[in-house]
Amino acid sequence: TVDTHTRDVDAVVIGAGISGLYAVYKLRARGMSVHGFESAAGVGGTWFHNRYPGARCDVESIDYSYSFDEDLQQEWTWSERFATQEEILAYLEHVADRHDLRSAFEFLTRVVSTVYDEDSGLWTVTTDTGRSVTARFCIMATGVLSATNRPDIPGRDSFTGESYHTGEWPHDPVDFAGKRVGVIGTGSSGIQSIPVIAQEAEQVVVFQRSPNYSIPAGNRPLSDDEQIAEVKATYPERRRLARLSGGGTPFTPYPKGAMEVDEAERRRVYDEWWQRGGYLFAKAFPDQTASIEANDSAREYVESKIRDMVNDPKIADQLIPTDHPIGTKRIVTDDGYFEAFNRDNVALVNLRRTPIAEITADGVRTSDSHYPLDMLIFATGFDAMTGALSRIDIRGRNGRTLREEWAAGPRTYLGLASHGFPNMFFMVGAGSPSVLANMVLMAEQQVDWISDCLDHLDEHNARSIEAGEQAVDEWGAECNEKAAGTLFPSANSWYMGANIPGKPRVFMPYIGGFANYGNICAEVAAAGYKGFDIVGVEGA
Ligand code: NA7
Repeated sequence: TVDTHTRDVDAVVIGAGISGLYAVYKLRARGMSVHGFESAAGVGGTWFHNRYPGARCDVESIDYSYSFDEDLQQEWTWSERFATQEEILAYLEHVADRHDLRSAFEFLTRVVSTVYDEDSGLWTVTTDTGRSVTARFCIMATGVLSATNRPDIPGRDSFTGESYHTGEWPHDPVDFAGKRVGVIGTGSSGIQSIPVIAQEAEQVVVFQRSPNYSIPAGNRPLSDDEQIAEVKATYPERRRLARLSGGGTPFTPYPKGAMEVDEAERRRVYDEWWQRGGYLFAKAFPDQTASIEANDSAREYVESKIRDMVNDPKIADQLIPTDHPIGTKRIVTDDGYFEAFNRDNVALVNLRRTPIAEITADGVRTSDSHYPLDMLIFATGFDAMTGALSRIDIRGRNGRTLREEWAAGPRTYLGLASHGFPNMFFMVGAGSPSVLANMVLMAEQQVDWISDCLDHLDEHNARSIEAGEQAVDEWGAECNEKAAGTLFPSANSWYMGANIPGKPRVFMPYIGGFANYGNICAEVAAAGYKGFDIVGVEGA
């Protein structure tokens, strides 16, 4: 039989976020024994950690939710169009309880290594608490925006006031009243939190290195019973459209390119998507992040909106990005960000003009000034997509580490597996649409695929599955080619690894679209898992 060696469990799942929770549910449903590890004290992943004020998802709540459980979908009612972190976390806790998923997990336990033994065909997973568990399969649900980045600014640790990273926000309430608060970073986390903090704090000093495009969410309560009933009644259709889309939400871009219509029509379309709110604006026209002309028209539209929102034209100038085409970094979905700069207690420090020289015990010193602060917030983002994996010592066949294998950038087949790492699956990461798609449907699609794959292995009494080297090379080339057809590689984004010094510059997600990706995965499965090496019990 396959089971020639004793193992503790059939599968280890690392991470209790959206993908890890569903992986546990699905693998258990196949009758597998599963052990989960989670470094946090509870479930939720991203939504456990990112508790900073103003934290919300930029995908609409009714779409950013599981589709696998129809009863859950019908019973759960979201209170706002864009849910707060608190509500999403409550939802994930509810899902975990509903399906008894917490019982699989060992919390407050960080995995430090996973080592493959070729003879036994087992992974040994070791934790910082000294635990060791052997398993046939390893599901790496470690998150793509989970390894926080605290940049190595001189004097970083010398600040004696309160200091926080948005991605590791404390559970106890943070009191801003009467305080001078510095925020370093103007990505999504900075942009969402600054207007909320400004309402309470005495003063907010925003340290901006690169301005970002941001579009008001147009958030509103979902309190209309009729509307809620309609969403619930039409959920299957909504999900169907989402699965046919490029980004996993039920929206389709305008049927023509931006320059194929006249100025008035172009404006009408931009108005429509502006009203819809948030990052989706990047998809108003299908060629908006592929053609610089189309992009320029979108950029000009948004620039004039920013100028309308900011009273001081000199401040507005500095808040408008000049270093990347709009949409090639994720457009932030905000609530009152630009207007916050009209307040007397919000100051903008342009680090392009006056860079940070050092962090001091009581503030931040730039090249021309010292800003005294009571609190310093790092909204400085993440070692995205690969950071959580590279922080684990992952050793595959012949002792080769994943760090070595991915030294020049992630090397995957379909984002799901890597050559030399049998029976290890990566969730929602590099080489998949991942962060460019609705993460919840993304996680479901991949977990369902993995589950079918395990059925296939069982049917063939196979011992292991591993991405073939050629398939990895070809998939990498396909991912690069897709990215090269867009404007994305021209931005210094975290998609490109550009925010982490020394990280290889590679466009990490697959940008061919969520629906296309699903089709490719399905075709690979239908062709007997083409490109994968499946090894039989006899080691064939
Ligand atoms: P982001 O989007 O990576 O933003 C991080 C911000 O921090 C960004 O403005 C950076 O400026 C800034 N940063 C990073 N390092 C430094 C240093 N050394 N000095 C000054 N400023 C710095 O992270 P978020 O948490 O906001 O959002 C991540 C994703 O979560 C987001 O895209 C959504 O999909 C959800 P830079 O642009 O590098 O010049």
